[in-house]
Amino acid sequence: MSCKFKVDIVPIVRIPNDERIQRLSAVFGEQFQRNPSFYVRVPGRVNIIGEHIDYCGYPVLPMALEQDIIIATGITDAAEINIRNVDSKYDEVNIEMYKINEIELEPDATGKPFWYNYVICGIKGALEYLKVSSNNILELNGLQMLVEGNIPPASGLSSSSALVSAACLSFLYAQNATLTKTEIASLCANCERYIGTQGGGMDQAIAFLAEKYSAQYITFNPLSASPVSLPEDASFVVAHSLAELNKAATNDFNRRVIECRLAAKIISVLESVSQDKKIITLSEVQNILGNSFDEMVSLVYKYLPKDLYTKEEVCSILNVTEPEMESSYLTPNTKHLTEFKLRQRALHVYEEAKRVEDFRNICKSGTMNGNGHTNGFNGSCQKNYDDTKETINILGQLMSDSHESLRKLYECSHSNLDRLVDLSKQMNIHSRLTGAGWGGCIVALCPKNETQKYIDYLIEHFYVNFCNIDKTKAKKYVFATTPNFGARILTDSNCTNNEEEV
Ligand code: ADP
Ligand code: NG1
Repeated sequence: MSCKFKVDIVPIVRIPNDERIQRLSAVFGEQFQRNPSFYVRVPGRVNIIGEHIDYCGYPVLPMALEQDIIIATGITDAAEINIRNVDSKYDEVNIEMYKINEIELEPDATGKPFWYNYVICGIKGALEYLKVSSNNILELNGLQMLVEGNIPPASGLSSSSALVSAACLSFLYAQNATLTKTEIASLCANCERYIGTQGGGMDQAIAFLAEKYSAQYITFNPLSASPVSLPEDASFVVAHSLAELNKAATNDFNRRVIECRLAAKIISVLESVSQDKKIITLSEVQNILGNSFDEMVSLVYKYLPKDLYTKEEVCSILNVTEPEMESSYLTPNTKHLTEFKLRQRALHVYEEAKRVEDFRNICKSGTMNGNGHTNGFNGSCQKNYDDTKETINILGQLMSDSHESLRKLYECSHSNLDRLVDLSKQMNIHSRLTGAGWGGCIVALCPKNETQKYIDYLIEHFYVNFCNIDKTKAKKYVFATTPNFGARILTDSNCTNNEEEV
């Protein structure tokens, strides 16, 4: 395999000699009677603030986790992909290469995607990027892939995107293709939509653009990431609600996506911004009008006064027929819906997008009004304890407001998540659900010196007292985390482009 060096490509580093890789290599040997040619590692993420706004075009503020998906890959001459998982609960599958483009990603009997569909999504995306026709598909290298992951699945920490992204990256690297981080992040955001959900690209963006020690302010159109320094005296704690929801198994997620689309379209039509049937996002409407967030909130109240809109009402406002509405704005799993909540969803989006800007500005200045702390949290100026505590509190309040909005306006919380948030409040800690919701995790902003006390409190009051879980077992559901780096290719060939230790 030849090496290509390009600015901003996914780092290629030496394989670390750690226990996890040794175990993975041993299982790979048992499965395929050889050593892997290389590994890829893609992290999960926790979104600090900016929920359900990426698909409306608004910036978000996530950071990568230590938890990740690793795929050990062997390159072969056979025109076949062999997909395995170290966890035996996940079935193995072999697919001939020429079938991949045509494969229909059917779900299982419960409506949940088969786990390997996420791997196939990634490979489908890679094939599209490589523009491989059926005639030359057999010239590609085959792959033996062994997946191992420790991101809690279906929990809002982006296990699915890490899996899709790791599969896409493995396939492209095995074909000797080189992409920049932003190219592959966009590619993976598109190809994960084959699973059926219309995500906005936050997860794949942070998977590739993450940096150690700072969260990232991610913008879309164009995709970019800029580091955000978080308060040094604060820690982020992630706690699992013990409720899980696979996003693709229900239409809850896509329903929110299309409600935002309809809200944006109605505001744009009534404000005479657009009259065609093209999809427009809530952020595009704001940009065209040149309005502030507060002005957009006023327009939402003006044009979307009702609690509930029927399909007929939406069609009448947009001057389209029902079939036109379905084909232009709805997804296969939302076509049958007859009622939509538009004001509530649009209000959440505009107010949440404003919270992201406020959060970032506070992190930039180090305080709410910037007095004395012009260098942000990485700056050299001395901050006094009360100032930092106050700043953590102001940032935390934005997170609490985000949770309230997700609970009331977006209706994507879960009683266990609300319980965790309420218990946190009893400790004066602000928190919010993170990721898509309907279960999954909360993220809390906690003064560093109170972190252990807070974790112990959640273990006792939520996991032990409420969920009847053994204290030792409970410890794996709640952890403090710091920003980690993004995707890496691990190889012992001479192709490394980065000396950094993994
Ligand atoms: P998330 O919020 O974690 O991205 P999703 O509901 O989008 O959750 O996707 C979760 C699905 O991803 C799981 O049901 C499973 O099919 C797949 N998945 C995640 N991690 C793994 C893993 N380590 N091995 C196999 N499949 C995985
Ligand atoms: P998670 O929590 O990983 O399922 C989903 C979407 C994101 C974003 C968040 C909500 C995908 C792959 N991910 O993330 O794009 O919309 O929900 O903020 O669809």
